[in-house]
Amino acid sequence: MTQEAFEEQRLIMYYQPVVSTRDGSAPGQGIAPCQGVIGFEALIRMVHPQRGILGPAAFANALDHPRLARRIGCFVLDAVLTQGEQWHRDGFPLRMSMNISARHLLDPEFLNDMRAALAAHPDLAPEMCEIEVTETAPMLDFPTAQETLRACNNLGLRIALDDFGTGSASLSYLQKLPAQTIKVDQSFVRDILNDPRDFAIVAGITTTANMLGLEVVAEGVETVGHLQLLKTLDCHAMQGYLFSKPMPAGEVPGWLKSFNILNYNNNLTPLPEGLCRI
Ligand code: G
Ligand code: MN
Repeated sequence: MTQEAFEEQRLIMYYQPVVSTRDGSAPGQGIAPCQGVIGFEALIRMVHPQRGILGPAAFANALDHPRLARRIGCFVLDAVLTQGEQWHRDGFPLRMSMNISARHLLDPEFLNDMRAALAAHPDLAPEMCEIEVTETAPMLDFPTAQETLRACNNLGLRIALDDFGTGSASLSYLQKLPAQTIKVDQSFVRDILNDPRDFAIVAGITTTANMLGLEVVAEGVETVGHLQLLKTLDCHAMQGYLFSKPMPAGEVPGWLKSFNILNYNNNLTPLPEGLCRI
């Protein structure tokens, strides 16, 4: 099914914004470009003739298939860098984040694929690109993953540890792998308003990230209450339905025009009773 979709060009990229809630009031912390938008995470979707737009859960095994993983990975690199380069030319200095499958990251050709994709898009600086990796690749082959990620950093690319906290070795990978961003998995963020354990876990990850000088992005931010509580934890980069669901590239310029983080920051409600603050 996936190979057919790939060959028929029915694999497409959706884009979900990552925003910064810093309002520029603190010294030295200017407002992020594009009125608080840091960039976009590219998310793959399949256009299915009967079932409509499908998320990667419907074809996850194909993304890790020995014959397809690299081909789809190269398609994603080129599609996202083409789009990012276009937005930069249009005057939107957005960071482009892309998910890299474990199989592609560990493929001996991955670095060549990455170099070729960057060279084909000279108007997009590597520093504006971020690759998101989960624990799967380092779990399968730690030395190769570590060496490849170091080489990516040397190319100028940012590295994000995705779904952080869900694996069994998150902290050890944080210690040993190069990374500039931690993406706190949405399973921890979802219930921070009601579950003190989730609140404590997100507080711990955020404190650790801030002490290490890493950017921390909370995923799955769905309400202003989440936004407000995350800000008290000193977590300022967020992604989730509160701001936007993933959208087709064509909708991004219009969304950027209408988005202003101040509408969220100025619209805060009292925090629920009994929540501990740090
Ligand atoms: O694996 P990763 O963390 O990159 O997954 C991102 C997925 O989560 C996307 O497919 C996206 O549709 C979904 N998603 C993004 N924001 C939210 C949110 O606020 N709530 C929920 N339930 N899902 C989200
Ligand atoms: Mn991701």
